[in-house]
Amino acid sequence: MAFLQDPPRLPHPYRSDRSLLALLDRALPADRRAALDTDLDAIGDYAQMAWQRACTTTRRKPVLTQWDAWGQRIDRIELTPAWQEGAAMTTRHAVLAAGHGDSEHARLEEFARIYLYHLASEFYTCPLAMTDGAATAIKASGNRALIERALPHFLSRDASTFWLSGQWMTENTGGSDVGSTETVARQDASGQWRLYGRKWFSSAVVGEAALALARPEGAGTGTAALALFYVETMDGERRKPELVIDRLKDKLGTHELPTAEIHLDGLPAWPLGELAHGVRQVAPMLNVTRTWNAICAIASMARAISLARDYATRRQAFGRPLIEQPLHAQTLADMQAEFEGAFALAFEVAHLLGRVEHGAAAPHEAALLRLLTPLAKLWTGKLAVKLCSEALECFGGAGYIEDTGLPQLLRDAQVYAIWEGTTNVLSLDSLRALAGDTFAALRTASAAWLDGNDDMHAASAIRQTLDAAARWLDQHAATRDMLEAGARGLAISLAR
Ligand code: MFK
Ligand code: FAD
Repeated sequence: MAFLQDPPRLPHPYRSDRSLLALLDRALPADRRAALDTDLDAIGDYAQMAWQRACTTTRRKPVLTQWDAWGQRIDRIELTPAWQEGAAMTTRHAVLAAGHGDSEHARLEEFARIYLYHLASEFYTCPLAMTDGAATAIKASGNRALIERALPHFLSRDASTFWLSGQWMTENTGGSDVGSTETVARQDASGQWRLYGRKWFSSAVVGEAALALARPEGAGTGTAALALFYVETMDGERRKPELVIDRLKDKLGTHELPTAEIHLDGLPAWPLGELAHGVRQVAPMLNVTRTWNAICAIASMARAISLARDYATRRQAFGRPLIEQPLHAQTLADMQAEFEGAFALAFEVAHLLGRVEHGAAAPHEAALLRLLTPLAKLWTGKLAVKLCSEALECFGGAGYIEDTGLPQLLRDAQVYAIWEGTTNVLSLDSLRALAGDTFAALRTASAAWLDGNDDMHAASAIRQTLDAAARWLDQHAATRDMLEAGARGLAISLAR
């Protein structure tokens, strides 16, 4: 028999992840740590099964059928198996409910689940992120009627009552420049608000609800005149006729995720709060979904490195396993080091979010969270592409072959930098987060931590970066164009 190469095997994503185990052991009280173990173990088992399944079955995409045989408009979407299992997995393991629990650790416990579930979910985590974001924004709005209406569904632990929410922001006019939104909100004779317009990317089109930006009729132009609305998409088993799915997008990656172009033709809608400042009202959602993005980006890196490391023990070249070739081992070690930095940053944001939400954070930590959220999103988004590309090269030609399951890692990784705000948009957002004297306050707050740091070399490097950033911000404070032109460089050096 001719030589046959052993394929890579996926080690248990939870039990073999030293970074995650060490973080949870360090950050959680013993009783909470123990309670979390069963869910994480089960999600890890599911992830291992899903990888096997993906390697042994033909990959499918969702299919949209717009009309039935008798000419009726139906807009039915058939989903892939992982998507059909999504509601049961989410509710059984309390993925969203955990994040809204009554503890400063709730978000960390939620994001540990998401980190393990993401790849197996085939981007079912995308609408989950938006559902989590919608729950957070509705809570922040203080709108009692909507809190009572939507949150029991969004945070349900029962698949039969669980609802997904979309986030309808992007239009043809712009996804970054949301202030150019063309969708209009009009009140009918009964006083009911209804939305009219076109949303250009809708990734949770199979969901039961959404938060949508629209311009109330007669309101002015620009961002401040937009309002934020809650909509429901279903009438019992049928999609509401005022929501029309025009088509599913043909995408580079995230193939299992049905991303649609839609029309709203009078869809009933309810404002979350005042009929203006909709972007301000949707910001809690954006900051949560950006945290999801960072965690899912590091999940992609972890998967790519884990498979590459395993393969290096199975593949021989020049008389020994790749792992014993010093340069290949060094390549894997460099990838691991970059991953661990990104892992620490993303989970710091997750933990900080929980502490801030539960009033357990130090005074400066809310400002730190506001800054680290865009930094973590933009940094991990870029790094995921770099590390997934490097990991594919670790398999040689096999990394380029579709039915190894490996190319998908790279294709999917490209999305992290684009949606939820591109790298440039988030660099500009980090300037927003640093406005006024926030940066000076954060530097002062970090001084004690840096003084007490055992790693003198790291502390000194961080101090130099902060000093350089402060000088740069001072120099360019008065010249907005210069400030914006350098915003990406500043954001990346701060993230590093
Ligand atoms: C599997 C992984 C999970 C991830 C799932 C992802 C699913 C993908 C779905 C999507 O992609 S949904 C669409 C996401 N779209 C975006 O992220 C929009 C990107 N564009 C921006 O973020 C722009 O920066 C923004 C629209 C906010 C800029 O518009 P403007 O017109 O320059 O806004 P402006 O006037 O600066 O801000 C309006 C208000 O919002 C201000 O507050 P005030 O009204 O009090 O002055 C801002 O301070 C506030 N704001 C903006 N961004 C904020 C924020 N507040 C807190 N946090 C933020 N991040
Ligand atoms: P543009 O805003 O036109 O940006 C083009 C380029 O210009 C980018 O490189 C950007 O960085 C740069 N740019 C823009 N403004 C500036 C500036 N001021 N300074 C410097 N550079 C700038 N949206 C939703 O609302 N809901 C969804 O469910 C959803 N799902 C998506 C699913 C997928 C798979 C994808 C790919 C996108 C999805 N989006 C969704 C849309 C996504 O949020 C937008 O594509 C994204 O925000 C970018 O907007 P845009 O495509 O209009 O690009």
